[in-house]
Amino acid sequence: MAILLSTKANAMADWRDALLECDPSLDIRLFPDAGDPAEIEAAVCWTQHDMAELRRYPNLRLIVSMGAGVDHLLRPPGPPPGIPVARLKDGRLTTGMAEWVLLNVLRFHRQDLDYRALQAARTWEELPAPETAERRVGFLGLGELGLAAARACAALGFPVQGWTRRPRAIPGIETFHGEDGLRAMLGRTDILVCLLPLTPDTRGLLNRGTLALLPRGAFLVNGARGGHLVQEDLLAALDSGHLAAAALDVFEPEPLPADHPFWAHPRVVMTPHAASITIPRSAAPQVVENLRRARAGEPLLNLVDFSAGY
Ligand code: NDP
Ligand code: OXD
Repeated sequence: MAILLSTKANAMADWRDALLECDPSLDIRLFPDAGDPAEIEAAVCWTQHDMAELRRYPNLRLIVSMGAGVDHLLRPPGPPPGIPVARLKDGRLTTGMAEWVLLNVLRFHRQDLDYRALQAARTWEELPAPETAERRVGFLGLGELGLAAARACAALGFPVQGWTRRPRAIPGIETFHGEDGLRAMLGRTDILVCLLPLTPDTRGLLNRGTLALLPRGAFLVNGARGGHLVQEDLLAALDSGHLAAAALDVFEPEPLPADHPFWAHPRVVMTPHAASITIPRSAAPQVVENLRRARAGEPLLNLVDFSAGY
């Protein structure tokens, strides 16, 4: 039986090698060269793979996302009925996101955009010193990635709060849930970090109404998915001065078209969906372990809850 790998052309060989390092006996097929469809028992996929295609494999028993997000696997038509889907939970992915969030929280907290503008104008000017204990950082999502990034911010002395789907109690982090909780948290957030999964409930959550609830001069950091943000609403909030700046790693569509106003906006800092990149060698052991479990009929790791959408 074989594993089907489907990802960007430049990542295929790394994934294959990483899986073979864990178990040299694996039979790995690189999409589209799947061979006999009846031999495919697991599919390890990234965003470009069409879920309708996976219906070709009658003996498929496991689908694995090559990242933390699974929106690409759940969007219509979704995975073949009855086949479990697992996501990655990987220390390197988690640390990478915490670093990217810290980079941007500190960039905004320490007025880096303003200092860069002053430098460009060859102006020697000291801005008022920021107070860490007064810069409130709010997280949308306190899951694997959000919680690690929130803890990293708390460790630096920022007051940290977070919004989740279910009520959560987390030492050192003020938590909120539900619509009222969202409103309450946004009203007292100076830097808003989005690390939600993209689901029908969270699509478009960063919109004119929610951005307006942030205090004037707040910052947005979106490392989750482009679909969380209504892009024109962010532009309006930046151009009116309601929001001070935004750091964006994710867009809809990706790549962002070259004529999009974000590229040249002086208050937008962009990265090309690179906040945290899966490292196959780090992630492969859990894929191989999940395959072993699937074969043995044992409970699988990091399963997606289809009803919650993540
Ligand atoms: P998790 O599934 O571990 O956590 C999701 C968090 O979001 C949980 O706290 C969950 O609440 C909360 N949540 C989900 N739905 C809602 C809702 N409707 N209302 C309020 N809270 C909600 O995800 P990860 O932390 O691992 O990853 C988050 C996302 O980050 C991924 O889905 C992916 O899209 C993105 N990502 C981006 C990367 C990049 O490079 N830009 C890299 C990796 C991931 P609860 O705790 O109650 O379950
Ligand atoms: C992920 C990503 O979901 O890289 O892991 O976006």
